Amino acid sequence: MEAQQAAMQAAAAAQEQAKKLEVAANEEKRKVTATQEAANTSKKAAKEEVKVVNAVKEEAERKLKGGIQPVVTPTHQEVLAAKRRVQYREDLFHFAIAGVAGGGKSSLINALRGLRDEDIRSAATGVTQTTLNLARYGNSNAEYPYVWYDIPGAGTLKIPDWQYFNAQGLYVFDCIIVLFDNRFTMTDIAILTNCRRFKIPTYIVRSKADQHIRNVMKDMGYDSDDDENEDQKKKLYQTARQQFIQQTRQSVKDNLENANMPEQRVYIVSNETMLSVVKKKRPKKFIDEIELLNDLVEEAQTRRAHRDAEAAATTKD
Ligand SMILES: Nc1nc2c(ncn2[C@@H]2O[C@H](COP(=O)(O)OP(=O)(O)OP(=O)(O)O)[C@@H](O)[C@H]2O)c(=O)[nH]1
Ligand SMILES: [Mg+2]
Repeated sequence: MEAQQAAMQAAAAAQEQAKKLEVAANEEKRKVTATQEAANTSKKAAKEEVKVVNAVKEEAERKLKGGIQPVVTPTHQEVLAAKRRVQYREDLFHFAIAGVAGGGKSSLINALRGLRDEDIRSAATGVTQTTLNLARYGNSNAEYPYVWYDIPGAGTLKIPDWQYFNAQGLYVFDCIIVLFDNRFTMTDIAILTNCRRFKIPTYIVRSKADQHIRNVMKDMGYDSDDDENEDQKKKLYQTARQQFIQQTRQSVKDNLENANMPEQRVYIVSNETMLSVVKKKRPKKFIDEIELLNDLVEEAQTRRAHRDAEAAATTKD
């Protein structure tokens, strides 16, 4: 009997011990889970932190690459100095053409002034970088009180894109034409961004349309040595022209969108056609030359009317 009681007591004690062990084990398990959870939480937090750090880094890199300038506003003295440097005159309208070296800036200025590249007084053109310093060209036609500036190739300068604008004193111009030949680049975007800050009207222009269309035709298999019939050649030209125009408009649209810039049209031109239009001849093949010339003239006239109105108001006061 006693032995039986002792056995029962032992069993109860063993059960009690087992329970205790189970509780302890559960407690241990809970601790492990809690530790694991804590570890997961800090891992998540660490990951989150890395994400934030990376985003900040990316944003800084994007800004640097995008040529977004730290806000540096030129002083009144700097503006006056820049105006003196470009021989700014209140009675004239100052157009500047910016863009990469060899893009066709000098050729476009010549055409807009009604001159051929080979004419004396025309801006030097060529395949090497010919415009090392800012050059100023008066309009040969007295009907238009314009001055043209040829800005050296931005891509070849040894300074970051965003410094280009202030270093060149581009903020004094009345209107800036951003000219590109092959690619619409971040340098062009940087110039447009800065123009927006200074409220300078801008025109995006793609040059050498004739050459680009010829290249597209070649890509389509056209060989000028082949004796193809005229009709077929015309058809191919139309297709190439359409493709080139569509691709140019789309790529500018995409690039502006990627840079969070408002939509803006691109004028597609050839210098020979531009010259014909300026000389009031009717070119056979044209894309945006007529519209570009009209819009530039209107830009200058609107500004002139605005200035005259301001001057009249000042006189009255
Ligand atoms: N086919 C064709 N060639 C062009 C056109 N515009 C310019 N070119 C040629 O492209 C080359 C470069 O033109 P420039 O006007 O000197 O270019 P730029 O932008 O002034 O060059 P830099 O002064 O070096 O910055 C020259 O050989 C021009 O004849 C065009 O509309 N069509
Ligand atoms: Mg030039």
